[in-house]
Amino acid sequence: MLKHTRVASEDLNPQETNEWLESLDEVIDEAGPDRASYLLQRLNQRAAEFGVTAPLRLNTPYVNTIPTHQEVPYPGNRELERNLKNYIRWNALAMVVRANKYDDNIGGHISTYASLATLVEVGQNHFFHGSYGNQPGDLVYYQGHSSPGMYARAFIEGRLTEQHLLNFRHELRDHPGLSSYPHPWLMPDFWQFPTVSMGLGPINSIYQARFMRYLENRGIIEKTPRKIWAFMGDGESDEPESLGALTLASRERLDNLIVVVNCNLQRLDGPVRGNGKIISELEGAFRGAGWNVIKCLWGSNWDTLFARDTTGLLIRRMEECVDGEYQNFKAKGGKYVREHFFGKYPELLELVKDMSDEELGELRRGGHDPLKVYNAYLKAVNTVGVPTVVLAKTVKGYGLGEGGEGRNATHQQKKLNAPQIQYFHKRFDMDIPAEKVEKLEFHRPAEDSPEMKYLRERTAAMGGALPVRNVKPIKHQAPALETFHESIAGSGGRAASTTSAFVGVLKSLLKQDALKKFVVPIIPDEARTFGMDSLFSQIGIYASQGQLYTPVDKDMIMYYKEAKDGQILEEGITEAGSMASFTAAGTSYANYGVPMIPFYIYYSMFGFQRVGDAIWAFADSRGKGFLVGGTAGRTTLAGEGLQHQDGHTPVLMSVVPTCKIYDPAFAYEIAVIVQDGIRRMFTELEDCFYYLTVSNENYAHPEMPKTEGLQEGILRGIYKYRAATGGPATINLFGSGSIFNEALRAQQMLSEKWGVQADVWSVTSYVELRRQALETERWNRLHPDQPERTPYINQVMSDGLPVVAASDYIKALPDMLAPWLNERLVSLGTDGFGRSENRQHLRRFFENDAESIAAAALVKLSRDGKFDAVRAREAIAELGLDSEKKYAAIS
Ligand SMILES: Cc1ncc(C[n+]2csc(CCOP(=O)(O)OP(=O)(O)O)c2C)c(N)n1
Ligand SMILES: [Mg+2]
Repeated sequence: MLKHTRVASEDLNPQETNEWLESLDEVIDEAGPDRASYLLQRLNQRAAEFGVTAPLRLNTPYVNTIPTHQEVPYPGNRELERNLKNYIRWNALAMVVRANKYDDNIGGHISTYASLATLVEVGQNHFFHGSYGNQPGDLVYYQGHSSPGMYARAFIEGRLTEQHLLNFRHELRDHPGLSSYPHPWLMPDFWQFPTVSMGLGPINSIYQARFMRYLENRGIIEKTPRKIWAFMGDGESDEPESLGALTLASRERLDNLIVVVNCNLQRLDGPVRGNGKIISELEGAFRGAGWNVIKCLWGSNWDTLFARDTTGLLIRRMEECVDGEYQNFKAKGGKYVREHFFGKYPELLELVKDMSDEELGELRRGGHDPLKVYNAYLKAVNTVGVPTVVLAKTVKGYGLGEGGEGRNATHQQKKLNAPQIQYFHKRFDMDIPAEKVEKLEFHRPAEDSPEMKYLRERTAAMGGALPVRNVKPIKHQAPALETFHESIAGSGGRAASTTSAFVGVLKSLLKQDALKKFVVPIIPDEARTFGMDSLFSQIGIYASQGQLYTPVDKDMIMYYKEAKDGQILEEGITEAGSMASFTAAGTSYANYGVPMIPFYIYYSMFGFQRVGDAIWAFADSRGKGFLVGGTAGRTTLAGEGLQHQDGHTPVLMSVVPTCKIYDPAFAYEIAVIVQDGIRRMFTELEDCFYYLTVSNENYAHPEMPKTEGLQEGILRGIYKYRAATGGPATINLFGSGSIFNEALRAQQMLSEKWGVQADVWSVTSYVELRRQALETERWNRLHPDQPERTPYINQVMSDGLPVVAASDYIKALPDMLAPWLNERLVSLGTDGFGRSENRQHLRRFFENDAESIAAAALVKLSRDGKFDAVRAREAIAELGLDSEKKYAAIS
């Protein structure tokens, strides 16, 4: 067969080829491009029937997607917009240069916004809505390190003062300060989305667009023409998160999403693709993923050259050049362009023979031409049924000349000398007084100037200015604890896991009339693992198209139900995507004015360890909700071994300031924590979120004890569960999660075999206890003449007795309390790599089983002189422990 295969590009019959091409031309002439496209599709089908493989081409020629004859004229006042843009350019540059002049190395970026200004300004003036009537406006993800441009505009608008700009990157010394990058945590009335960790903005914007549809399809928000705009750097596109979720956007037909890639061909160190073309690469990726791609490559002053280039040689030359060369064309000026771009072919030199070198240097890229950008955006907002990406070609450091235009080091340029600043001023012909330029002073036109009037008019037409974060205090009434009466009653002796206990709490919430519709369960292909599959048929899985098939298990009660108004977000195997959904849901109180309550339940090991940065950004976003780490614990998850057994996430999560971390042992603890979490986040409107570990070990859950102060103890992190019964205690045992039962077993063993009495405490949160103690200690440090305050842990543990603390996590977790328990504390935990084994063997290996706890207690008492050392040594042997066993942490 192979011998019949020919090279497809070989033209064996040019005359026949011509006839085909002419008939196509005729169709386009007579019936238009849509008809031609239809015919090509049919031809493709027919070819496929005969086994002809049509060559897959994901790239279109390296020119603008929108031909000039399809362009509409620019609707705005170009001159006034240009002046305004100049003021913004100037203020952005002055802000960074000033900050670095007075505070060496304080940082900031000039060249990114210089490349982005037109792309943002056309959007601000004509596309980005501050509101839609009484509905919130478009959501815009700005490139994080272009923040000086957004500050500069807000200054012109009068939303920020000169003092703000002077305090760029001076957040602590002076007030009001401006944060380096978009951080809702630091500027909660201004920034909506923390985007500066590359890749998070793009993936979050995709899931945000999907979440907007979810809210619409569930009837929670009104349908509006709202768009999500996401700016992304071309260098940023290398992050797996940036492009990793593209097919979700096309599959979900997210025509509410427009991504604008600022293709300035450079990243931090140098060219993004020196030897290739990033724009073509991205075109292929986006088109392959089913997106509508609009290339905006060349400015209007190229149009006449294209029109005169009848042979297509100009386009060919453009396609030949790699990005490294394009960078040179901008960095080295018009003479260089003539020699090295046009000079390659005599016909091209001829084409530009009437143009001066200066004119060649001024040949603009599409992303710097408002008309081209306007048309690209217009086509994008009018696109139906698919998401759009605008690939805009720009110049990094545009207008900086020798100060950084197209230079490799431009990303970090933050200090310009006087001539470089003068050049910038002159280059854009800025209407800013020379003495202001000399003194690096900010400029805002008079309120009655035509520019300001125009700006006010445009802002009003767009329904307000952006970026803005406008949070209305919409509250939920927290459910009464009684709502969770089933969890509080315990399991009636039946063995159950904390995972199923959590699912019980979730189900109780889903029965609560006032709250049920706001609950958003998010699961990455693990519902069956967590016993949540009964929710499928109960509340449905969200599917924007409904269910186009009869599910294979339709005849079962718990069938796989997909529905347009389904409530569960079943994300498939993407922890990054699920976090993005959690972020959209957990911030919907701010972005949509509807406080959704997300519960994202996942395999705990694939939580912080995998998506820690997204969790950090969630906290920055002031996100609310519950992260639930399932199958948690290094020894509680049997069998799975090294990669799956999580023995550290509570420690990792503890670095996130707004995250409350709990490791509950019983159903009633979970109920108390979730109930109070809803109260704090959605009634008291605290900007925090929760992390709960739940596990899959089955044991009986007791009814909630009626002890006074129990709920407070659970929430603050510790309470006494079972006091010593055989006499006064001489030692305390701390247990958490599944290991709590080991502590109870140790209590009994110690009493029965060695007559040692112990109190047993459930520690629900070492992290909360530590945070409270640190705060108290700080107060004491700063108030030496006031009576010392006692940290909660010391108030509770006032007996002065030793403590053996065991959990299913690394010893660093209980060690968080070491400064307050000092030498009283002995920590047991699971340092080291997990193993594929059953719980019993795992706990013996890591030394957190009841026997190890009991032995540790006896040895501690003996070291303290309260128990005979020889008896302690004998006890180790009696308990079946091996004193010479290799340490798990290093094996
Ligand atoms: C995850 C992450 N890695 C690295 C950085 C540091 N960083 C900030 S901007 C930048 C280069 C960005 O290049 P590009 O995306 O092309 O944006 P441009 O400034 O060229 O518009 C880098 C490496 C970061 N902010 N986030
Ligand atoms: Mg770039």
